[in-house]
Amino acid sequence: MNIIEGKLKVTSGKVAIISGRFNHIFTDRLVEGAKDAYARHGGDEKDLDLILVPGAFELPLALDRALATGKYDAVCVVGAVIRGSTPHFDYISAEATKGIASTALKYQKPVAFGLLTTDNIEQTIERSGSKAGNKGFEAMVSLIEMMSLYGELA
Ligand code: INI
Repeated sequence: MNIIEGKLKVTSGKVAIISGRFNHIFTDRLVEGAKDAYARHGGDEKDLDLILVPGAFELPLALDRALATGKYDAVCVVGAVIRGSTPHFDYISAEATKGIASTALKYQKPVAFGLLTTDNIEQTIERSGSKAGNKGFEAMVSLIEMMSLYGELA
């Protein structure tokens, strides 16, 4: 049997991280994690751009715009939506998630999902660089694997 899978080594191409600024004390840590993963897997910082948007709701819009330019080969999307006492969380997280997934399929480019959707601050701390790791780092590792896989399937 032939197994086709991506390698954990950055392949050539331009990569963007798109991050929401909302809850920036956490999203800054996710961006740092994503940058760290990119560098540790052989990426060159000159091929990496950071695009900032106000919040998670704007992530799909910026993703669509960035991929429409044709400038990027892959995009790592990060953000943090934290549940409050109103249904706002559900609307924002659902729209962001659907929008990111449908935009990725529209452009047929690797897109990684590093959007935290958490119930409280504690869960957010855990996922942005402590007990449960750094979901920005993990998203970038997945992106690197998918970029390599796209090369294999070209
Ligand atoms: N944006 C987030 O990224 N995280 C949140 O937790 C959040 N909450 O809770 O409101 C949030 N709201 C802002 C939203 O994403 C848009 O930026 C805003 O509505 C303007 O369009």
